[in-house]
Amino acid sequence: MKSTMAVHLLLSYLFVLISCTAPERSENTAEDTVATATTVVTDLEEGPVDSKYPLHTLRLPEGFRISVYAEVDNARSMAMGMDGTLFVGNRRGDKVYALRDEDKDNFAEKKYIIAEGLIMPNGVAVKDGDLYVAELSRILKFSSIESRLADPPKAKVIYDQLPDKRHHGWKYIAFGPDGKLYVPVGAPCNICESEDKVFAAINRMNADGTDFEVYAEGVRNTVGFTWHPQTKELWFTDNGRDMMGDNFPPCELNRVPKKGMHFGYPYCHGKDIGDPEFGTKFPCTDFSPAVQPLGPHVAPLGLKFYTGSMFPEAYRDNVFIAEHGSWNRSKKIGYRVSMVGLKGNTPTGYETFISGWLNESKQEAWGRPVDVLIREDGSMLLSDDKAGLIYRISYTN
Ligand SMILES: [Ca+2]
Repeated sequence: MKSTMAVHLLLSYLFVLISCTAPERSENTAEDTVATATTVVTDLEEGPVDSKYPLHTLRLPEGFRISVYAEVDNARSMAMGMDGTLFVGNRRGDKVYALRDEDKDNFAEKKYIIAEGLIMPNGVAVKDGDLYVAELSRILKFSSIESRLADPPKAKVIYDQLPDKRHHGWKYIAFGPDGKLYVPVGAPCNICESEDKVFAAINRMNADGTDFEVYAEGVRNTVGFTWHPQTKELWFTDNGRDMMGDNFPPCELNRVPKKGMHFGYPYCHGKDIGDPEFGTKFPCTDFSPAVQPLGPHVAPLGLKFYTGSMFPEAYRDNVFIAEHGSWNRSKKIGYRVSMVGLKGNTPTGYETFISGWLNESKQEAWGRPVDVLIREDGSMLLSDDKAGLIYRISYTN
């Protein structure tokens, strides 16, 4: 099986070498474009590849099933095109991928590289048929992408004024119901105050890169946000600071009903935990508390409200959160998909939905959840940057 795939890959690359008379990575020809497009198409072998991975270690509630939807190196943030193409970014890698399941067997056998040689292209978003990619310090746009997967257009740089600090520099991006592109910039440190308000903030801009503004402050490092399906309010996860012991502070699930709110960092964590270094400057009552404190150091990333109809009714509008897993803790936690039940805006529970990537006794994990996406059929896609996979989670009675 492996050798067949190796042959497929080799043939794909040979095809590129032979057929690309145009340079694979040409020089920039205009100030506002960037040459990043290649034409690598990988046509993977048909059929499920589940047996290649230890999916049997994963635990889900009764009736749920997890399978492999796609194999993607360092799979990070995901965005779905109007025509069913899944776009996936990289953090440690330098590529953006497009995946298609043409034969509808819930395994994406077609894989295109839309761009490569990018700097931390973690964030992807789709609007009006165009793909937006967030690098470390700029936002790129690939126009009419779904009709040009095998021959992707050159990217246009729509914004290049983001800071180039690599600490917390990888970005999640998404378009809000207001049509604006939301672009966070993490704190350039573990814990610090910044002169420049663009740091530790969720910012937003028009789709053409104009009218950049700070939307929410006091956000240490959010790598996932979404909008409530009914209220249309922004909800985001935030990664709590390090080096405050195994059990503090909690990571956070936050709600942003309006512009101009401050979520506490670096002064206050969770709901009311003053920072040991900066906490004396302002009381926690000056800031918006977390809606739901999450586990300490669990590293919550992507999140989505469940808007589908495949899962049981009780899951509707609950929040699913990909917890990437801890590093700054003597015993690892996270490495799971958690769920926060809600009644209106009030949490009714914080529990595990999928676990088992972490072997507790060995303290080793074979996978790390990154981003969550709900498909039109009500199934869930989940990316994993350690295993290099996109999973599909489905439910049958
Ligand atoms: Ca397929």
